[in-house]
Amino acid sequence: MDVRNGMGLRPLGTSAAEFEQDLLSNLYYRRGTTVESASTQDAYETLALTVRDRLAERRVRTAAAHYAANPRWVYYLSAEYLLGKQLEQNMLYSGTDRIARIALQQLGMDPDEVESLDVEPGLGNGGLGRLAACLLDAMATLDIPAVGYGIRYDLGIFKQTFSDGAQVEKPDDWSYQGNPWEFPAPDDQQTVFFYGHTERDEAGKTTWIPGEVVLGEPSHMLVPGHGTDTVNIVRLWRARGSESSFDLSRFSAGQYAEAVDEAVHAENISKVLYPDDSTDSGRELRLKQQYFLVSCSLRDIIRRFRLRNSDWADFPKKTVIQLNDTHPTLAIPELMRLLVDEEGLNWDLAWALVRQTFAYTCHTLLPEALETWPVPMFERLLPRHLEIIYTINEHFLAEVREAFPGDADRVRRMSLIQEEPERRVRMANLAVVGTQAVNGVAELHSELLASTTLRDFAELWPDKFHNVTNGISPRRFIRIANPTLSSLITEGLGGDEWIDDLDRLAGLEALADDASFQARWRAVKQANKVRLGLGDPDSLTDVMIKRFHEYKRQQLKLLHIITMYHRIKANPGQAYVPRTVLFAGKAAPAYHAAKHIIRLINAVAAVIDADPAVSPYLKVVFPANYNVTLGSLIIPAADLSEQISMAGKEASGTGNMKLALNGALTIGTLDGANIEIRDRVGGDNFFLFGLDTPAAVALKENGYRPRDHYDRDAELRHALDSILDGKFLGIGREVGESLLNSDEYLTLADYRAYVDAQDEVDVAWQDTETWTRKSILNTARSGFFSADRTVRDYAAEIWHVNPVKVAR
Ligand code: NTF
Repeated sequence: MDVRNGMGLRPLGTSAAEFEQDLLSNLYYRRGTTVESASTQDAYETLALTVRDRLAERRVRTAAAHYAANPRWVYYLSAEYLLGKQLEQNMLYSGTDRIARIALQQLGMDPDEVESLDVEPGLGNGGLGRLAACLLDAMATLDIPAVGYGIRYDLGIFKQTFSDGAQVEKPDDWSYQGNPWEFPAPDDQQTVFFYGHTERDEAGKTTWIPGEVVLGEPSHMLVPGHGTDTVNIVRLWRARGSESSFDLSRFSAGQYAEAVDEAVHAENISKVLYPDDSTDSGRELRLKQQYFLVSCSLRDIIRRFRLRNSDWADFPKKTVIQLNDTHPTLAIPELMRLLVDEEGLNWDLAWALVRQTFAYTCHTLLPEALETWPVPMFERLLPRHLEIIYTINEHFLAEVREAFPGDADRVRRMSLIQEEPERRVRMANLAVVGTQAVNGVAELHSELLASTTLRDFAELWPDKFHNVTNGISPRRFIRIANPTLSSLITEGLGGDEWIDDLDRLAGLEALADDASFQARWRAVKQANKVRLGLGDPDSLTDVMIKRFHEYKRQQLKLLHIITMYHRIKANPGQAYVPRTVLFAGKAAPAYHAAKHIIRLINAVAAVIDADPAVSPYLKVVFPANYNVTLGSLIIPAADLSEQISMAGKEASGTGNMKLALNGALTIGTLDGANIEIRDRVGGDNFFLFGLDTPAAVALKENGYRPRDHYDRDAELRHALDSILDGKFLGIGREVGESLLNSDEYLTLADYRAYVDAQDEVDVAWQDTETWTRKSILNTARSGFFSADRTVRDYAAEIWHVNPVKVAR
């Protein structure tokens, strides 16, 4: 039954004519205007609201079903979400994509123009934030009761532009025009404390007397499931000064800036997303953001628990809190504080409940990416939490000493507090100690976590460690991003059930050798290249799209490009396989080495472009501002996927999955999820090269000398010399020198194997039928990488939750 009906409301229309009526009504009552005088922005917001209304109705039913079931909930805590544009997705999920376009046309509006105003909320940096969005999508699709919690940053990830080829960062005021997808929820506002001191009474009860009080204002966006009525939410917190933070007397005295000082200070907490996903920014404000997220979210989780439950012993039965990396780890001491200080539970019971409630996903292997905070800063900002961490540590280290008597070194390594060279709180250690499950994000990564980064912990608690290989939303990354390929697949498989059951793609294997299917497959790829509009659509489209980091080795790709350039210059008469090499990605603003690589890529692109002997065969393009929207245009157009990180460094990668799913062949190292991709698509359909993890480790241990490779390999020498000699507009000497003198990520050691593998790519490309077959097989065998499978793994192994169906 349509609840609106039950409530005496008119049911929402399902035909284009009814949708048109609803558009007119929203235009009139919500925007206060008419078709004759509506701006495109009016039209866009009205369309968004009209689509949103359909999902809101499902949301009401979902909330009712969940409330009645009182299930175990998944609460996903993440400092980042890269949700991507909402309009197209929400039209698809609400089944209004076709009728909405017809209705707009009927009203004399251009659907493409209206839809183009939809803005991507860039509330994340890269893979970690997009993974969070894919998991939310899959949880809703699988009817798992879940809430995502995050921060509503005013400014998302910076907008990247280039000036003289160098990255320039511009603020991303993503909701400047408002955000029609968001529901404010002022009733659920929370109060957050910072600074101050603690006091203990005779009974031993501790009270935190804060030095600053900030308000957390929630709003949420809808997270609809596909092919189901479930609509979950992602709740985002925004910081506000309290009422008393506005100083009226100062304002009256004309001190306007001082009057709002305190409020501005408070609001800074949710002002900006830190554009660095790999190193500790070292800023107190970031720690403040993390506590702000955790404090607001936990109070909200407890509020929700209390709606149906009263016994704390039931809390872990009804609640699992997944920590997306260490950023929300303060939730562990915060829940202890709430249970012990505010609820009066004894320490041991509280600790047992806390440990059963949390689970932790680690997303890195880079030691510098494991967050730590200086003790003095931590103590100033969160005095009570530091005391709690000390007590947790005391109990924990006693356990370690008992398990490993006399092993003082182990105790030192495992302590929640690092002592040397300065005292710091180790968040990853806290996350492992305070949770019931820890997982890595690909098989190799989970193995390396247990054998290297978190080895001591895996030795103490082997059963705590799991692997859950990442996955991607098939809705977002093939159905929406690649509608023409999706139609072809649906036709080939005789139905579209594959979208929510991605293993069914295996049915395409039967078509891999079918000449007419192959021809259509190629035509789709061709059309996607035309749609992208960068480079010759007949050329091999070779893409490297990801954040810039030396471990990912964009510089290795660049050395290959320079080598191709030299080969063509040396033998201009020969026939070469034409390539369009496409880079996209951002570098952290303070990561100078990565920014030098960006600048050099743009310089090399310009030199090649200006050289008529080379440009017919080789083109380098670098569209600015890589984000979910741009990725969704590039991925369907790719022939070759570059996944060339130094083995043992990339935790998983998810772009690798998106590209394989869309029929790109991978050239890659045995790193992260590349290994699992290759296992599934088959070694014949994957260009493998380079050192594996043990070989890379051994090379570094035995004293790696990049110069040896330079001395031995003439092509490599030529490539590096041309950089060092300033042949590319004088840009890139820092890159060349760093490669020759230190080369932390073994670029030169893998150069020859990489260039040879690229030669194999050229040979394979010239056999069109065989290449197409490999492309089809990549898609057919990528079903495993659906985020639906990832969420099923989490549900079965870590969360122990069941779906709740929402009745119609
Ligand atoms: C990233 N981690 C990893 O670098 C990627 O390999 C992985 O695919 C994604 O997480 C998602 O799991 C981070 O961004 C961080 F912050 F942990 F460094």
